[in-house]
Amino acid sequence: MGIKHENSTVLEKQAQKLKPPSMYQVVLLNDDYTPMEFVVAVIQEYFNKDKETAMQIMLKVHVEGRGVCGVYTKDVALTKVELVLTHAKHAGHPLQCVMEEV
Ligand code: NFA
Repeated sequence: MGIKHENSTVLEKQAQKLKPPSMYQVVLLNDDYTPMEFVVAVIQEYFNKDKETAMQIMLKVHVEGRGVCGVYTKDVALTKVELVLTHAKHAGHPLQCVMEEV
């Protein structure tokens, strides 16, 4: 497809010079008030984890202060942070969620 030029086509050359997207981890932060069950439900619903994995991540956050829930492109990570913060605020919990470039 495209014009052949020294073994690669024009479209292949465009693909070759594309950089992979920057990736961002979405991190939950511990607090003293958000119920553990709420955090487990958030991790299951927004980060597509099963209940056992969600429990492990929640306990890591509880013990270590923070835990990675997933790694995503910038727009997806930002959307997840916004959805989690909005859900927690509406439920009256102080749960905090941040994104960090990997
Ligand atoms: N530390 C909270 C509690 O004891 C639970 C929690 C875990 C909160 C992970 C936020 C994140 N109820």
